[in-house]
Amino acid sequence: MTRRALLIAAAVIALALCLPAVALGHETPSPTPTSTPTPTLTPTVIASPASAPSAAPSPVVAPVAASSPAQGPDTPSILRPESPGGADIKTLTIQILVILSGVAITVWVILTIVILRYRHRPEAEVRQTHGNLTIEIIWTAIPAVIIAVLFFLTIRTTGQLAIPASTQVHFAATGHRWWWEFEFAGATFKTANEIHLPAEQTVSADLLSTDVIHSYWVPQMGGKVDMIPGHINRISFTPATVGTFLGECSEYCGHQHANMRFLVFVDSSADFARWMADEQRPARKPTAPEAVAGAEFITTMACGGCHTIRGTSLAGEKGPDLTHFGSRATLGAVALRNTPENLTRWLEDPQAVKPENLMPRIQMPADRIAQLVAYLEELK
Ligand code: HEC
Ligand SMILES: [Cu+2]
Repeated sequence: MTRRALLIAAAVIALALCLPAVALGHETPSPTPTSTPTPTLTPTVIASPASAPSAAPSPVVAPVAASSPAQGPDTPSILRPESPGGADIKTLTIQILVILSGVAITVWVILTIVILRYRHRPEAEVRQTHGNLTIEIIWTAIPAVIIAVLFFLTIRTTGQLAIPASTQVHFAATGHRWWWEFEFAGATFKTANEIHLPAEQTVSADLLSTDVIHSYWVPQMGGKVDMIPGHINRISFTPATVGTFLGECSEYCGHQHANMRFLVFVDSSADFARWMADEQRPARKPTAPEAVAGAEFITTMACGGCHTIRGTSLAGEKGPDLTHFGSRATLGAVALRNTPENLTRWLEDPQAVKPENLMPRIQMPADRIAQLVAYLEELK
């Protein structure tokens, strides 16, 4: 009798906990990006090369994220979504957390009661029951209902994240060990490790890989999707606000997996159009004498076997496109800020900065490296 009462009480508690979680779904902000009340994110240290001088002079190789002292908006979190899809995922996360916490608490409470009440006493043997149909039905039904609710919530969120039939911007992202390549539909350029997207426009992306399985994830823009060699996966999202967001590989892909990150700059449409136009242009001609010498020297080195600089003889495909390298905020897939000191460090020995990455160490005299740095930083 008491046991049945306990079970019924447990069922009521579990179901009561499910209800507010389901109701949460209706509080999801409407999927119009403009209505997202989140304040505009201020791009942080990693986002703007201009703010680099504020860093202490010593940490030449300090990893980008580690060198930003405060937990700024560059720390990606699914709890601070910046797209309607990201908000749907946050809602689902909280719903599941509430339901499963309810289950855990209910189990612990019942367990405690049972332990105290039916603990071993030498004098009496507990009454043995067997084959109580009511109890068996109840304890089969409760988990079934809970799982059905979780299933319903998950399917609903998956539906909300479905890729729309037509999107305004489309790009392809390719995972490489250990960097990212981006190519926009209708454009003729490739770029690496940093992309710009327009706010409030629905974006879709084809996700590919050239080597192992990587996974594309910009936590604030929505879900993560695997990048699989020989297979195209797709993802779609609508960036809500202007800002800078960190993306990362979320499928272990080797030694430098943690240094396989990228930046998404969400711009106004005008800024985005300007960026696209800039990227389309071939590389700028060097002006400073040091840079002119660097442009000359780079053609005599192995760089062109792996890197493309459009408008020059360099047309390699194994490494990031460097046509507009100077306009990037970071280098080495967000391993370092893009500053002349860090670039020098990279060119002196990329293996020291990012061990086992696919750019070999190339011995060069210091004055030649300085010329390369002058040239590459001019490639805005
Ligand atoms: C064997 C191929 C190869 C050669 C040769 C090579 N690189 Fe690289 N380079 C790469 C790869 C691969 C990466 C990406 C490494 C990573 O982030 O994991 C890279 C990254 C870079 C980057 C950083 C780009 C970014 O946006 O993150 C620069 C700059 C660069 N290389 C310049 C050079 C220069 C200059 C030379 C010639 C002196 C050169 N590379 C020679 C393969 C090569
Ligand atoms: Cu990866």
